[in-house]
Amino acid sequence: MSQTVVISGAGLWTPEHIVTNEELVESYNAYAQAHNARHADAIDAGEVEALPQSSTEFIEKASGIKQRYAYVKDGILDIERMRPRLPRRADDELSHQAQIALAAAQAALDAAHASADDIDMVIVSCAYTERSYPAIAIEVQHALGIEGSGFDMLVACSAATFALQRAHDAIAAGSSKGVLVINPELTSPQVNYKDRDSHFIFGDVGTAVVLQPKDRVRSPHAYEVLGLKAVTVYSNNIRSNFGYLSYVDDSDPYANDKLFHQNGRKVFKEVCPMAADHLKAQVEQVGATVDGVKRWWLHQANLNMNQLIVRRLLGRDASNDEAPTVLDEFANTASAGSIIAFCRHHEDLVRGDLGVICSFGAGYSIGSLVVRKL
Ligand code: CO8
Repeated sequence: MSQTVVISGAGLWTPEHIVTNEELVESYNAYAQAHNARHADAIDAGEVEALPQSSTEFIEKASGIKQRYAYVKDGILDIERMRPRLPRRADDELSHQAQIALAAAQAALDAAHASADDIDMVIVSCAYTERSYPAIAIEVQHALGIEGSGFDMLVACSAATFALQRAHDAIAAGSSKGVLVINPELTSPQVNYKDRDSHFIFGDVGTAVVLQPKDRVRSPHAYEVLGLKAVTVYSNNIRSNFGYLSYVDDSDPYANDKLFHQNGRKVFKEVCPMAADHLKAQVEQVGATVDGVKRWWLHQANLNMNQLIVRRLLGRDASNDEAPTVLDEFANTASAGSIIAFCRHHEDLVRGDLGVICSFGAGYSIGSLVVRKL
């Protein structure tokens, strides 16, 4: 028999370090000037391209981002390094991502008024995991003392919503009594801080969500999952070639193509209509209308993108109350964005209110859940 599945808690872990647009632009511009001075002759000869300057005005206008959090700030602004300096941890130490995941998971369990005994499946789902195996999820499962199973999933920006669907289906089918979905988004090691077009986009964060069958829920803020949908359409417009083949294909494992890169303008144009159409169909599939949705917890990649999607959906601009923004503070945190918005903006909803959690990004991938407050 199919169980009614409920989101019973969500948790957020925020790194202590902030990197402002001003700091990032000052560092990138100093790097670009040094690069151009170092290669002046080659630039004059047309053999090397001069690096252009970045600007805080552009970043805020084009994206809505004002700052981002960093798990480790040391090294990011150093123009001789331009990447965070993460201390290497021994195999018997807690890994970086497990540490982030545990903090977010504990916050979600607390919000759900749940403990390790209520969980028998852990899914760590994010844009990257720091190793192939053993799974970060199993490390977290072990640290929390959870009996059951754990596995990692990678679906870039849709990792959270796609994992929530896996969790939902396991509980609905009766094969799981409770699932922890965790998104330790450690994005800063994959950002090319030497690239003006993308150096400002990402931030680090950890989020987690607890799903349980309705009859086991003790949380004061619980949301019945009315419907969910996950869709992918292949595109190379957002890509990273980082992977295990670098060892054997004789390519430079640190080359730019091994870091995040995108054709942002194309992504913007192609993903906005896809996401709006997806959301409308998804809401209607559960028998509701877009006007009946009280809150849209949307993926946080770009403020203009979110405004466009909501305008296309509602035929008007949405207030921050209807579609809350968190990317001014957090930047794009890959799969965690919509979950941060949910964590920060759900407790004021009342019984019966409808909300939608939605992600969109690399793949392309779009995932959404329509939920109703119990
Ligand atoms: N400062 C000043 N000027 C700049 C800068 C800068 N920093 N960057 C670009 N410019 C210039 C450009 O060169 C261009 O100049 P010109 O007109 O002379 O050619 C001009 O400004 C305009 O550039 P764009 O057309 O690129 O500007 P947009 O208005 O399109 O804004 C954005 C760029 C912000 C990137 C925007 O296109 C966007 O946000 N698009 C959506 C992208 C998106 O959502 N991507 C999803 C990525 S995340 C994801 O899927 C998950 C991946 C996994 C996580 C990765 C972790 C690292």
